[in-house]
Amino acid sequence: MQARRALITGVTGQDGAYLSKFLLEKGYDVHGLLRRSASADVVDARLKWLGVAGKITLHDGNLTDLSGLLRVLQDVQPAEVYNLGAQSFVKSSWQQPLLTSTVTGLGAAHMLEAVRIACPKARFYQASSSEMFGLIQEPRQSETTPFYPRSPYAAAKLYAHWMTVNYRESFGLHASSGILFNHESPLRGIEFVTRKITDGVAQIKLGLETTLALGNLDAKRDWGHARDYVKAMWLMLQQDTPDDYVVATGRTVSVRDFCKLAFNHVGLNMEDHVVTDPRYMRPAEVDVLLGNADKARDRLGWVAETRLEDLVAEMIEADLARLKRHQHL
Ligand code: NAP
Ligand code: G4F
Repeated sequence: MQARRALITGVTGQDGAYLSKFLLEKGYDVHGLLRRSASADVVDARLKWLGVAGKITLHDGNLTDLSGLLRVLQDVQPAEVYNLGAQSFVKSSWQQPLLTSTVTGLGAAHMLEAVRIACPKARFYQASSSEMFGLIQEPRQSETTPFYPRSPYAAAKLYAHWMTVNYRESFGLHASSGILFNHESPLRGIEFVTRKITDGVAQIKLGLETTLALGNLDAKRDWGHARDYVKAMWLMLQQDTPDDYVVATGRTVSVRDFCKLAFNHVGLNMEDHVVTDPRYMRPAEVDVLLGNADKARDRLGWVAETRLEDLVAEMIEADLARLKRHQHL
């Protein structure tokens, strides 16, 4: 029997790598869209880390180039399409608002249009974000909570989200949107706060650094593990009816408390090392996010499996090992 075929945009990112591994383990023929880079040897670092680099087929393409996307979808004819590609760093979106709109917002519209033209029977997943809730309108955010985006990134994601709903309702595409709350892993980009903290703590523990400079320590997030969250993406596309789902742990923790967990894990005190630096503050902050994933639990049978304490431990141990390898310690 022929393997089911999936195409992932953003395949070189954190979620793309975990989703590739998940789908390969399910027997899928996995294809990915690869944004060209000047150093071809480092683009698949995450895929290598998970041991899946040679097992997927990569296609050159960019979310800003509809003609290229059309060609890839026409050639691959996937049964499932996961649109994970984005300019995903909220802070950068104030420096690059138009790029963020083009890639994160319009890029999703390009993908929807390419699917509609080239493979309309394919099931489509859009990587929506809890950032769309922004200035929260309810203490626990669910699929029915009104949105209030607080950054160019969040506004672009909201456009992509509504385009996904619109293509489902207008053209009958099997298009689902996963409103995912923050999810992390040892493969998280180092600019995001969790990985910045676990890498910083590992550096301090190994005597390579003495301080860790952060921004708003009072911001609260609902942090889960990327490995758990890619399973929810897949489950959405296995449903007969496409829909939108919040994916979250239901627990919110401040950056300060995440820090405490991380420093405690290696037997250090955060007060001795953490300094705040206005450079890491944002023009508008999302103070707190807390997801209500009851719908995902009831309809998909999905629940977050990894405790925050275990996520922190896994990330620090991976950073310690990485640094020891690089420093030959
Ligand atoms: P990530 O690690 O930043 O990965 C982003 C991916 O998008 C990378 O593969 C990147 O390619 C690719 N990309 C960037 N610009 C592109 C372009 N113009 N054309 C094609 N590909 C492009 O993000 P992630 O954490 O895996 O998140 C995956 C998706 O979920 C993103 O859409 C993100 O916004 C969304 N999301 C993430 C979270 C979270 O907490 N992680 C929560 C909610 C939603 P390069 O490797 O070439 O840079
Ligand atoms: O780790 P962050 O940069 O993630 P943020 O902004 O919540 O966005 C991430 O999650 C979204 C889902 O809600 C995704 F859609 C998005 O693509 C991305 O994956 O910042 C988290 C919080 C913020 O409140 C920020 O102000 O941490 C605070 N923070 C404090 N000090 C810091 C720092 N953030 C970063 N990146 N660096 C700091 O030094």
